Amino acid sequence: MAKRIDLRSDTVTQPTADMRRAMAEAEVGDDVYGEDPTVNRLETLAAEMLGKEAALFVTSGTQGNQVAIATIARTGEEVIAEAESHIFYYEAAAVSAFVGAQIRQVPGRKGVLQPTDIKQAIRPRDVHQPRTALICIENTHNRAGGTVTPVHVLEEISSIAKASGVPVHMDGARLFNAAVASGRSAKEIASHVDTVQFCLSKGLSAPVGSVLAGSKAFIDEARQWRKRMGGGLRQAGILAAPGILALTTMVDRLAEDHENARYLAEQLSALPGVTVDLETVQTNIVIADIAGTEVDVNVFVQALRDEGVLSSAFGPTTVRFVTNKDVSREDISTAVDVIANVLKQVR
Ligand code: TLP
Repeated sequence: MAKRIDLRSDTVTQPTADMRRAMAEAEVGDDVYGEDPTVNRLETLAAEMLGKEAALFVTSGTQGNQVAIATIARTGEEVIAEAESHIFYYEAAAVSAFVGAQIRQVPGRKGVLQPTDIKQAIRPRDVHQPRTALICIENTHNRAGGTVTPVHVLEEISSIAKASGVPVHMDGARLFNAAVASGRSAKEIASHVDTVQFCLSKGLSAPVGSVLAGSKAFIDEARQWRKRMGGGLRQAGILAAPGILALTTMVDRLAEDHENARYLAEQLSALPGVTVDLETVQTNIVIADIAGTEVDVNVFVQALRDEGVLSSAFGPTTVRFVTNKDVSREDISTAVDVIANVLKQVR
């Protein structure tokens, strides 16, 4: 059987041989006592790279976002998030389940929150209205197709938020994709937000984990929320060791994923009945709309799977492809041929 070409997500990436070796050899201790030297090293490195006072290793992007929100927001308050953000869309209503705050969905432009909309969404002091506790920015934006929030937009949102005394959290699950695509450092991007979460286990290819960063006071509180949510791990250095390699050796190669995504998007948009908004293809995500082919999305995704190409049904007529380390340019070309053939057969 031909090689499986897995474009469902960048979460499917396998750890490298160096990562596996680092896991086996990691020096470890009990991280709940703060005694795991490898976790401490990862946290120090991440804080430095993001220009924040402190950082916390968490089990997942979802946990990183939720620990951040729980640390900042209280029951009966409101958290602003983009209408199709991961925090709203894919975190199993954790904000209502754990915090008891409500999410205010603000639609962005191709995933990018607009400063004027944020200004209007921040609540005035009024007995009828909840207090705005937090603004969340997703960068890159998953459901919008991996779009990057430009630094000047971050600056504007940050100054509006500061003027209202509302902190800003960034769901930077793919922060380093945003950095590589925009040519800005992660530190510069993070300088416009109070707290930031990024994933080690997406394009950066570590097997597990995310990092939450912010002020020392914030991280001290967040550490207790992580414990409360069951995320206090013991000899976690085994997981942090590949995370260190993710940060020191895997960032620059994200450019390759971005080039592959652009190539895939261009090839797909040339197929009859398939449209891709090429403006949104800024990083490693491609969302193809197959409405014009009149093929059912689930039938299409299954037919591709039968031919060894894995993708995700993303909406009634849309399919998501995410390029990643384990899919080469040659694999992308093969995938395009498979997609073209499948469309001819199932039409
Ligand atoms: N995204 C996953 C799925 O959950 C949809 C994916 O395959 O893209 N923020 C953003 C923007 C994300 O895309 C994700 C994961 C997360 C947070 C959550 O990270 P994990 O999966 O580590 O909890």
